Amino acid sequence: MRRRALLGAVAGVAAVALATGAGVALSDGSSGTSGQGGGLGKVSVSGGYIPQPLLTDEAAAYVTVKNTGGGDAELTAVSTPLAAHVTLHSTTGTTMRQVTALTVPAGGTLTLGTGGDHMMLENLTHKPRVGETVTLRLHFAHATPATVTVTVPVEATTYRPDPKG
Ligand SMILES: [Cu+2]
Repeated sequence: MRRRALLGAVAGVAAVALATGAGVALSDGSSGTSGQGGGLGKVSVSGGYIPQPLLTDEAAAYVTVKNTGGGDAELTAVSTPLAAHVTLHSTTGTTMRQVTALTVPAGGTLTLGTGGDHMMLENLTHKPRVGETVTLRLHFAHATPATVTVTVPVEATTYRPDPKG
């Protein structure tokens, strides 16, 4: 009994560390927790960046979210010290609309990028400059970890990531 309680406590600590640590380290898939079966997504975040905004009060932010789990995950909310609030936008053709969540399909990838789905950081606390780094805290539903924190660079306004990724 005592040993089981101790193991439970250790697992709890590990889960907290996972939730607050950078998700990037999980992308090789070697350090995942076991036993999270079934319909849960398992997410990792990489390749984030923020093109330097020309306006002072809002900026788009992009990341790539990989889901190696057995169920769809949903990106539901984002917070950052750089902005009062963050909205999620989906783009179809030339029309963008605000959505409550973006789906990361099981076994698939959600790639945010210019002209596509994106996060919009609104009411910026200051105008970010190239070379600066920004912390983004991504909240997921139906996924483990439920929260992933990444630090992303501010790039030139016209920056595009290498398509080979
Ligand atoms: Cu938008």
